[in-house]
Amino acid sequence: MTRRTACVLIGLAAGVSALWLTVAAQGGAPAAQNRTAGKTRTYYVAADEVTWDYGPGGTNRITGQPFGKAESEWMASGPHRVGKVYKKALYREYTDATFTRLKPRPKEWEHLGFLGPLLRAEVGDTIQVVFKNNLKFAASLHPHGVSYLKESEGAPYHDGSGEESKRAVAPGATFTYTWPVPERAGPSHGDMSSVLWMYHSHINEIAEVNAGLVGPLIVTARGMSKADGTPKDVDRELIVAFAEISEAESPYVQENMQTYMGDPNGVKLIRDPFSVPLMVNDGPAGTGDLGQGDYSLKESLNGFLFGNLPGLTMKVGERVRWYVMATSNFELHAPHWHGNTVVIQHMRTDVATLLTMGMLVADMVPDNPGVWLFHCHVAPHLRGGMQALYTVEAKQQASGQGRGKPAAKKAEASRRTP
Ligand SMILES: [Cu+2]
Repeated sequence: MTRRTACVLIGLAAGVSALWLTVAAQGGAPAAQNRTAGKTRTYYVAADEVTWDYGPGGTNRITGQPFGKAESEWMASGPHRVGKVYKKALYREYTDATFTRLKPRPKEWEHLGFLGPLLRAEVGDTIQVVFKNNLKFAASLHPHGVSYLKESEGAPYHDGSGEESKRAVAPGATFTYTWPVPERAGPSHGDMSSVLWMYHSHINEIAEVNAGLVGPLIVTARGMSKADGTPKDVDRELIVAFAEISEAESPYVQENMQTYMGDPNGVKLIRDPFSVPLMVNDGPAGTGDLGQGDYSLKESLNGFLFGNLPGLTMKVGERVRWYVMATSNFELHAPHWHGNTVVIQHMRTDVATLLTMGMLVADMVPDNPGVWLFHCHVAPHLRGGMQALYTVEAKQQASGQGRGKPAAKKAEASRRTP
């Protein structure tokens, strides 16, 4: 090696080092070098008995009319119908371990309806849930996606550990779940900056999910959370569960029949060949009342039917992230957004495909202000009320720069699409 060659090589090495340092300073260093210890995010969640109304507005907000004949099978109580109000078991968030004060749900999350509290984490964090069971039956929290040891799985089954029975939280008892959030719980290559998971009770899983014990969990990529936990590249998040709830499967079915039916003795619970419970009319033929039958199936969005789901709001131009999920019955849904489009797994669409316990992320940048329909396209679900309205507010415009006259804009905002 000549002295000149050595000088060139030293110069090149220095240049590469400087380049590396520059790249590292700009955040281009390998992820491992940027890692910091994550936070522990603690939530206080109880399972409570709650009286739930599937249609609190009392009207079909899609048609703008009071509930009529078409809706009454699901919404009106009667001799052999429960109606729209049921006792349920729901997860609710409290302020601390005393479980004396419910944590108020912010307005932007009022649309969560009967879903449990939103649990959040960034990759590298640990979620801790202090769970109190205020029900008369054992329950648990079983999470999807995040990591857990057997004691925090919330699902007893014969796995040879001999500790299965410890995973049911007895009535009145409290248990703390610990769920680390590793890379594999966060977005994968090609995902958006956050992913949706869910949690639900998993002791007598079918009965408990139909009782309402299910909630959402969002994991954001490492370094991608704002201080409030939302993803940095998103302005508005919405979570909608296409929740086909079978009230005949609920642990409260007998109690709801006794409380809300005029003639509960005229209805009996039978099991179909697949052991699915059904309410059928036990009275004399020709009474004109078919009993509950399929009407104990509530085709809900977050526990609301016929447009009663509140709070799906956003503004034109916002980066809106919809998290859409389904619950645990024989569910096949086709969520359809009117008025705007979404991107799901890099594909532009306005209809998604969602199966039982499915979870998907759909990004929307709405360009079309107004009140728009968001519904399931599966015909029996559409008929049964699996419909909501979402509102896209026009951007604030400087006076004189708005598009259209105020009256026209108002009319546009109130327009409903069939
Ligand atoms: Cu559906």
